[in-house]
Amino acid sequence: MKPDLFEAPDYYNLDELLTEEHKLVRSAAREWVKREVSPIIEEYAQKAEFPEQIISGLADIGAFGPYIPMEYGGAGLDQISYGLIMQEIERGDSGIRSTASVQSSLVMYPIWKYGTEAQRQKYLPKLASGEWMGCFGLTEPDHGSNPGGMTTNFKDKGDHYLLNGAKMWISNAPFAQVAVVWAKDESGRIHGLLVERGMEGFTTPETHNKWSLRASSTGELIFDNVKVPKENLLPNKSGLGAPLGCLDSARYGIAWGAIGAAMDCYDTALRYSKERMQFGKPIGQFQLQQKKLAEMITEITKAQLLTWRLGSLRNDGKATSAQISMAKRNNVDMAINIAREARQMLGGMGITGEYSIMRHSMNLESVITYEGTHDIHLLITGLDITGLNAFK
Ligand code: TGC
Ligand code: FAD
Repeated sequence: MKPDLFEAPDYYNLDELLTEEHKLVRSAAREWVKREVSPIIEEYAQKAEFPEQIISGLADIGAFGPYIPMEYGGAGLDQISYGLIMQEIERGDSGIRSTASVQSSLVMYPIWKYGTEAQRQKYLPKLASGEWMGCFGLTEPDHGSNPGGMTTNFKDKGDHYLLNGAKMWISNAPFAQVAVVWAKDESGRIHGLLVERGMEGFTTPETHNKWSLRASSTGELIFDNVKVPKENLLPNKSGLGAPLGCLDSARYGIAWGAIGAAMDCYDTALRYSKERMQFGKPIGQFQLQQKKLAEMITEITKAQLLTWRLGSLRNDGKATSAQISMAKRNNVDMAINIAREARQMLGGMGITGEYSIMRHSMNLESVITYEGTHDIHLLITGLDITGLNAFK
């Protein structure tokens, strides 16, 4: 792969909206990605393997629990710093950002928000340092967009719960030490349970043959009469709103992350357009290529503004779930379109692993599907503006 020469576009001087702390956090993440991710990521994506050696580095840049209070090992940062870290990591690779998103927003967040103090003390410091990795089991083979229909269930057996069912498409499952599992009790109410590797009847087979997110490890969670201790239930929130509340935080991180992938594609195509000569000119001198680049930077700038504003609203506790859906949908769509255009600008070189664009393009096919598909987020916006529910 080519050396990482990335320079971040900032067409509307958005850095002026950031604090010194935001810039320091971003700079640490950017330098780490250049040093530790860019040199190895193509090889790991090609061999479809998660590079486990980067886990401690992710912890060092604050990627595990950026906004979790420091008393639990988190970085205690605000929502914009959290977003900037996700942007920089996904600039390197969406699969690595996935690992960080799951650990922070889908594992640490529910333990912090819905767990007991004993659960926070037991799990959060280990997850923040990367000593333990976690995963989040919501999706099932027959219930993806409609998680409320889940059939995974647990029964009260007096001194423990007995868990049965299966989850599918679970990021980090093959190596996670703890899974946050969403399951129904005997009355059909959804609860979160903390299921640890090693519990009898709990297995995590890996999902193979993905063409997307190849440097992220995906698997199933199978529960065959697993005895879960009663103290492993998250007591402070139940119902479908509990897992969906975690998704708000993760979808917000994805909105920032997608900007990172788009910026990397744009920056690569811009540089290539000035170097690649055809018909005696750099291809960047042709109007058709300039159109592509001009449209890319326009879309990136719009997404940056949208997302910065969303971060400010989240810092003030004012962002709605529907606003988060709009940003996730818009930014991932923006990034996937930019990846496709940028790939074309590199001609044949664009399909090789010499450049990052094709990998981003393939990764974004997962990002546009997980955490709510492109169409589901459109319907969430539709519901929000009309008051009419397309899901019922
Ligand atoms: P609905 O009846 O609308 O809602 C049920 C309850 O949930 C509440 N709620 C929310 N609460 C917090 N945050 C949100 N975003 C919420 N959205 C809804 C709602 O108020 C209600 O509460 P209550 O108290 O009245 O019961 O639910 P529905 O069954 O009609 O479904 C709505 C729908 C389709 C929007 C929702 O289920 C949905 O978002 N589906 C998409 C599923 C999804 O996003 N799955 C993601 C799985 S995890 C994943 O992909 C991780 S990838 C990680 C990585 O690698 O980065
Ligand atoms: P389906 O729900 O079957 O949807 C198929 C199509 O139908 C989609 O285009 C969808 O938009 C459309 N559709 C569905 N309902 C409607 C409707 N009402 N109106 C209009 N169109 C509709 N899940 C987890 O729980 N944890 C994870 O860590 C996790 N990681 C993932 C990692 C990867 C790489 C991938 C690919 C997925 C991951 N997922 C995870 C699962 C992901 O959240 C689901 O794939 C996603 O929610 C969609 O569910 P589905 O694949 O079952 O598609």
